[in-house]
Amino acid sequence: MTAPLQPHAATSQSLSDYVAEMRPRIESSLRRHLPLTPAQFETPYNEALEYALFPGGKRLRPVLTLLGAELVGGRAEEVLDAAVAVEFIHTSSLVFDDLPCMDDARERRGREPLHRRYGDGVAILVALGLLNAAYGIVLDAAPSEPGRARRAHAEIVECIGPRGMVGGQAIDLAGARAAGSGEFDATRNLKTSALIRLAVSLGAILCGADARQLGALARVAELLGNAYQIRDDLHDLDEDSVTPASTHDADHTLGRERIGSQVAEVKRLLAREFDEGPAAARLRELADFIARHRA
Ligand code: GRG
Repeated sequence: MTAPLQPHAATSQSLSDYVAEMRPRIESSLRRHLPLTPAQFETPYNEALEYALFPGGKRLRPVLTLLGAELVGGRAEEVLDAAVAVEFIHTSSLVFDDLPCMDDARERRGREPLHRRYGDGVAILVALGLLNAAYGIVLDAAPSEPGRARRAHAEIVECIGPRGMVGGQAIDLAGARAAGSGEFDATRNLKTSALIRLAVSLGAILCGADARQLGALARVAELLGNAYQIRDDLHDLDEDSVTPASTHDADHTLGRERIGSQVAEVKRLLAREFDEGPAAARLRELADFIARHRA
């Protein structure tokens, strides 16, 4: 089951309040943009679409889109539609990833994956419908600033493409693990970090971020993706009863140190490249949240 996006109250009240305020707006925007087939088409597609999106998960990525906008001086309301596009892409990737030809998942968010309930064909159509809708939404996302919409569109193409989610999934499918260089192997979590980058960048692009800010956000996203991945690995380690206790403890200590250094760099970058304000503070809290939780 997915945990609600609620950081520890003692340290993270402002993010938790923010999420509580924004989540209903995100939910109603998702509903407004649902790519439904006409009612007279008597197919299971619309029901399957509903199943894919609701009740949904933590909605972490749309929150990142709103924060990306605010970080560069924009307003969350301006990018609610783009946040929907990001959640559509995320949902589409989960539906694809769960298919028998991919990860062949048995469970998603505590229940059977979409394709197990509605069949592979309907699942593929739902995933394509969501992806298609996402491109359309972003084209219309900044009517008075067509240049921004074009850049946002290009960012989606880059994120989903061969150097992003599709490339990351291809690595997974091949069972290949490119050799890690330095502290962390960035190709290992390409499919995760590409979408985190898209989420945070899209809001910023649509609110006029400059190239330097976008470069900093791309690095923030990469670090958040790394922290997420290491956290995931630690969780797997905890569930692995074969690893001897001494190795488990040493690996755990190393993993925690690595998470700490990714999160510390996120915070340093935010402080150096952006004005201090509520959005930067919430992104810091979100970094701590990602480091603590697993899907
Ligand atoms: C064409 C969009 C597209 C993708 C094709 C299938 C594929 C390539 C990529 C798979 C990407 C994937 C499933 C990455 C894993 C991402 C991940 C960490 C999911 C869990 O995220 P949470 O915990 O999920 O935020 P919730 O349930 O909260 O939404």
